[in-house]
Amino acid sequence: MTLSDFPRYPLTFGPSPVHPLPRLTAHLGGAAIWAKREDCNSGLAYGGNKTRKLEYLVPDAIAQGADTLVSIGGYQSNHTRQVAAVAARLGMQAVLVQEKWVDWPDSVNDRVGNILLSRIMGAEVRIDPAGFGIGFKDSWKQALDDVTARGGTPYAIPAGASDHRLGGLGFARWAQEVADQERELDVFFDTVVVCSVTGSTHAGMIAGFAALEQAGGRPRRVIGIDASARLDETRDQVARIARSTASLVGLQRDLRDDEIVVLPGWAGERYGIPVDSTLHAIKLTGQLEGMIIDPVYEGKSMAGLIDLVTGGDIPKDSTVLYAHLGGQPALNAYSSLFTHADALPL
Ligand code: 5PA
Repeated sequence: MTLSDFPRYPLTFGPSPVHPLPRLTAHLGGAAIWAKREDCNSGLAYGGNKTRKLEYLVPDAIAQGADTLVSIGGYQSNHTRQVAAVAARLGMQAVLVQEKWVDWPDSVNDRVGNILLSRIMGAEVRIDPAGFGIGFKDSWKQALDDVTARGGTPYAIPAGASDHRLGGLGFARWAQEVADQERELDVFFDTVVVCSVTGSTHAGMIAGFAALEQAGGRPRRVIGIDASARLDETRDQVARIARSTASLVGLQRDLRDDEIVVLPGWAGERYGIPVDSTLHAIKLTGQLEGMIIDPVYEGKSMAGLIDLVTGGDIPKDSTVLYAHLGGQPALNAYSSLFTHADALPL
């Protein structure tokens, strides 16, 4: 079996843009840094990494005769917002369990940003007081049962579309897309930096790049930056999904443990709570490149990239691809962090 054996329902514009970040590169004084932009990969509610994953779940949902997509996330989940958009696009319903994953004091946390967008798109939003956790939750099972009880046909999409047989395929395909873009741009990204929480973005990349290498491609490092603050759980999930996706895309060997790299150090103490390095990364990227990143995910992976480049763990002669996975709508729920202009000494 290979990736092309799996049906894909296009939800993205096509290949997402890849471009250099010259001012950030010069400022850090090390490796050349580029970005691949999943934050503008689709016209569906601002897109993001889940839109790509859902391209492979949608044909399965349609084949099963589903009429309602049921999923789960935090109040400011980007994933559930993308599920709401995809349901609208398909003419389906969406039921979204939105848990209190982050104890964040912003008074409009459950009203602005992602959750607002999901409501605009007609999703049934179920606020639930439960805390952060990427596993299967009773509230989600209840939502599935409720859809069945009212005569609907639910399709279950776990948190982040990750712990699902097809969850890693979208980013296995991303790896192929990178290789195509490298040929067009005459560049080779020896290092990829990606944020990891529910794991299938990173896992799909690992599987996809390993399959490319098997087909004769050059090896490269895929560095996951943990933003869950629950490293072991995330690393286990990445490893499990990477291995299952690798077998789906025809990798004929076991993935080695050293191919599954999830680094701690930038998540802070808790999921969803930015720390100094997150805020610095957000401001630096905004002020040098006009590229907006969020305080929950991308701000943390960019903080990791900054330290790995300036500290020399990623060597000076490297060319790094930063996977921008989206997530900006959540910034609206973090307005208290940005109440005045704060020009960095650049
Ligand atoms: C998310 C996830 P994975 O969950 O695939 O590891 O991706 C991490 C990630 N960047 C990185 C952004 C912008 C993300 O939204 N978000 C979740 C959500 O509910 O939105 C699944 C947690």
